[in-house]
Amino acid sequence: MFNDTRDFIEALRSTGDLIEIEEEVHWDLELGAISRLACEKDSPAILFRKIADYPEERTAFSNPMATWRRVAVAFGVAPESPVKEIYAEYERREGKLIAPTTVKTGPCKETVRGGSDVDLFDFPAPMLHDGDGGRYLGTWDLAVSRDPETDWVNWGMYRFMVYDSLHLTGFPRPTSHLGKVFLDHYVPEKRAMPMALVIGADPISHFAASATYHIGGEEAALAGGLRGAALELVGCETSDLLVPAHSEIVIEGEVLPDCVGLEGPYGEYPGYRTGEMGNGILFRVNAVTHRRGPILTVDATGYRDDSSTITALTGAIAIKRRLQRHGLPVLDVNVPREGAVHMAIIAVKYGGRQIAREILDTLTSRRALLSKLFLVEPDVDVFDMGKVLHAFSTKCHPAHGIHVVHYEGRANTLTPCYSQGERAIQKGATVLYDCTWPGEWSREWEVPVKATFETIFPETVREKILSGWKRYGFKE
Ligand SMILES: Cc1cc2nc3c(=O)[nH]c(=O)nc-3n(C[C@H](O)[C@H](O)[C@H](O)COP(=O)(O)O)c2cc1C
Ligand SMILES: [Mn+2]
Repeated sequence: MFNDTRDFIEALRSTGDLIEIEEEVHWDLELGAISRLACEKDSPAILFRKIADYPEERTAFSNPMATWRRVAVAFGVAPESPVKEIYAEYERREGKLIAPTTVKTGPCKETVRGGSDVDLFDFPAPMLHDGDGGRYLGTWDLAVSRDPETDWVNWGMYRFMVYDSLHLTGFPRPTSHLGKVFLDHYVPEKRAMPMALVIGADPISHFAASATYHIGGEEAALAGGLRGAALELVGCETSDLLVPAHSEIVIEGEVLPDCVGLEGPYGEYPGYRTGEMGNGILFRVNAVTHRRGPILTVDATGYRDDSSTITALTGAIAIKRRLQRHGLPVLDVNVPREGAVHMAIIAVKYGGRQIAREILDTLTSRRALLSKLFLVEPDVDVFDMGKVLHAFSTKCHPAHGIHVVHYEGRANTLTPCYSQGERAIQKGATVLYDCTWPGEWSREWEVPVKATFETIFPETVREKILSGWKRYGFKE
């Protein structure tokens, strides 16, 4: 298991999942454009060796887990593992928690700068997309904060933009755990909230920070369990928060309770720039510590970015667990990459109108991140989008098979199809396409018989054909 970003980069190099660019690349749009195209082409991760305006020892590493191969490498399984197996691997490991240990010091303390020595422009934060509100230093990060009442420590991945040499401004959604703790416990008392923004810890720590995980749950223990070994944490210089000791960069400071900073717009994970500059939380930096030659990890946010794999994966398993808890007959869930965490395919043992409505209500009762659900029967592999499209096209009744629920105050405001007016009041809707046969149809004479090789031929015939397949001259 990896202890830091450097081990992970070496592993990617050895599996052929890394490109190193020696040529000088500009932080203003060039780094972003290369990293963006690499996402869209499923290219390897990138190590940028020379960034304009910065010395040789300031490098950047982009798109750490934006392909399933790289997620597999991070998990220590075969790079060519099918998506379904990576999902299953996460499901197997997710329940085991291993609490972190504390160490006295670590590589992240190789350079320590405080007070007037702090300058956020020391790092080659990229202007990632044309029209972004500024340079984003935190794109693949891990924000550490603590609930002052219960001492619960949360890790979350939220974007942070350079506001000036001493401040970052960010956009943790109000429903995120950091947003909630800040609004519930610090803002009312006008207290500044200590926070540490970690960039470039081991890959599984960042994976855990981005995971859909329950309130009160500690992502540090989740990461330990997923890695199969406790993380080593070290104390901050200016607060009592703990951070991964092997991190590349740690930015320590406080989120101010009575100030905001203009943030965004930004080329968002759905693959669009929506909205205008808005009020973000303002993070005042007190100290920065980093390794020698700190590597800045970057997520080229947008279509087929890191969220399209990891957020999709943990989101899918969270949907499955939720439906199971409600006693719904769920078998498998897939949140396909191309759907940008807006759609899910849900396979159920049996469907029908009642089950469809219950699933829709369950998945939209609290927070509604996804707006398109597809319900399929067990004969459809949720990871085979061809089969899903076939079921949708043939089994979903255009009038009776479509269920919609409308809500306000809990819609995902980054959903591109919502109007500005809807976003302002978090108004939205989720549609469920029921691609299952109605429960009341007779299986004997009403449900059409599926006429594929697997389903319409007797076993004896299928076996004979399969054993002769290569002999007939077919290759695969
Ligand atoms: C690359 C990346 C960037 C993200 N940026 C944000 C963000 O700016 N704001 C936000 O609320 N969630 C963002 N997320 C999603 C959160 O990381 C995710 O919802 C996570 O569960 C938050 O942790 P929490 O539940 O402890 O708040 C991002 C995810 C990824 C993979
Ligand atoms: Mn959390």
